[in-house]
Amino acid sequence: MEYSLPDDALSLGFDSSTQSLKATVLDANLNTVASEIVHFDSELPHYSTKDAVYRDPSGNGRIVSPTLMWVEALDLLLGKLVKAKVDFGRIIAVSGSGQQHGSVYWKKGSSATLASLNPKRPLLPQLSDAFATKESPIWMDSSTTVQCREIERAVGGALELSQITGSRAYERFTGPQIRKIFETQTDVYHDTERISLVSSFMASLLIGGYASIDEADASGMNLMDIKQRIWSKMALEATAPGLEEKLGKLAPSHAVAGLMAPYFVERFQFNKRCLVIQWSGDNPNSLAGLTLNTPGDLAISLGTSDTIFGITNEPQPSLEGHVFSNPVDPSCYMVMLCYKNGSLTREDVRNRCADQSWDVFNKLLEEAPPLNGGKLGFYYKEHEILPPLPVGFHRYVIDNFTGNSLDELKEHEVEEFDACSEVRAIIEGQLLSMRAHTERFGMPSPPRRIIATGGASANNCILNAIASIFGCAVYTVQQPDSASLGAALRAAHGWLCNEKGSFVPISSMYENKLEKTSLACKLSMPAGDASKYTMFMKKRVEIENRLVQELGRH
Ligand code: ADP
Ligand code: XUL
Repeated sequence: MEYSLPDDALSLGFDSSTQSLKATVLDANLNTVASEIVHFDSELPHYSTKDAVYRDPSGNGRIVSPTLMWVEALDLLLGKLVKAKVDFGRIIAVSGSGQQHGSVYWKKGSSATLASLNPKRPLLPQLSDAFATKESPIWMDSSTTVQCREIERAVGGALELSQITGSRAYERFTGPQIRKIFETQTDVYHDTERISLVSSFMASLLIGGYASIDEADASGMNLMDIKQRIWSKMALEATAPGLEEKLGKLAPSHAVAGLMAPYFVERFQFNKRCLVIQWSGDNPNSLAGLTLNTPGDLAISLGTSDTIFGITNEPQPSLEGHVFSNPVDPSCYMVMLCYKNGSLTREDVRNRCADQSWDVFNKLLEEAPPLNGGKLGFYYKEHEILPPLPVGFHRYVIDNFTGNSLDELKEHEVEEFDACSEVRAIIEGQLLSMRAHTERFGMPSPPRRIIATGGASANNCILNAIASIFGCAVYTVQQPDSASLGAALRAAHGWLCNEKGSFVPISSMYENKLEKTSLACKLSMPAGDASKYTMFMKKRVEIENRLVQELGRH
């Protein structure tokens, strides 16, 4: 069944990312009608941030952002939307995306401040004293290794923590960050009435009260029981005392956080019935913005680093990657894997073998046959996360390779490949690794469809290789701001769920729309037989496991 929005309705999505605050406005046909941005460094220079953060000069990995900069940016961005003549009265729902993991510490008494903001004055001076610490730790922080190990030990190990919360402990995750504040800034912890994520913090400003943390972004905290979607008592206890009270209740990502606060109704003429839908993390919002909606949908983002995420019913939490609650359908899960060696490593091969040109790179890629005559390569220009391997290149040739069964075949290591084999080996190698790890992580094989995004998704030859290796159709979306777009789509979806009084699938919003709107896609179909790649992938995994045993460290 198709559900639609009132004809003249607008939905608004924000993206409070590391370096900027963006907004995307969609009409009822899901076309983008306005977008605006505030860059933190250049438009709010008085915070003296670099890349929107403060890095601790002692090199201890502490990285924070000034919380008030995000408050001031919201006023500034709404002012830009006014100038762009967006009719706020037509906006039926607002939602948003926040950089994941970052946290905000509301000082005791701030809930009253939030509920009584004076619409005649900007937000900043009214909230300047609302935080127990003015510096919010963000996802780039890597200063909590000690706390990570303490939390893992307290719950019985890294794998146990992953099975409870969807991820082993990571330095940037919010639980270890909170534990570090509790251990090293005890006064701040005790002076805190409420802890928000960046996402629920921004939603709190809009509703004039503390917004819940949504289940998808809560999955990036090492604190939520991923199966039951409640705070895990064990993880809470391992993190800090009295924490549950400071976190408040969880809410599904499609739920209503509250009505738009009188402050914004009076100051910007929002409709007083405008709903604020739960904000969520940037990766969950990108999943929504890339229109992933059904188990088996997979997105591959080929940027500076490569990120891959998808929807599954049966995730297998392990020591690698992350399982999140799915932001568009709480009955299933979102899985996410991050690779450090992405575009820069592809560029390294292009510069060495293909005259620094993607055209030459593509010619070489097509000169080498699929499966590369049994040549397999591992290219790590940076220390890799997945698998955990140090910098180094490793090249193998499978002996007596015919492309049929590889079970009995052995391989030998070589120093180098010719140019076209090298180009094919990096592309096939990266994609085979993605396929192997997503399958191991519980994604259906083959995927239902893949949406490719990021810089390298402009390359048709790479898209064709994805289609052949995964054995499914690959689409691209030429929409640069998938997080704020996703937030606007989730706003509309949350409004519909509220209107119907129960959850409706987000796909019901898309019928007949995807082809006609800014979500339009271009398609590559698989060529050849993906089952041959299945055997090739198994061989690769065998070699990879051996490399991890010999060279890896956990
Ligand atoms: P970021 O993750 O920093 O946002 P982008 O998604 O913008 O990065 O991707 C930038 C990368 O895209 C560049 O490093 C470049 O290697 C890669 N890229 C651009 N065009 C092509 C192409 N035609 N083929 C392969 N890679 C490309
Ligand atoms: C995800 C992560 C980043 C942040 C900021 O785990 O750390 O992607 O969400 O973009």
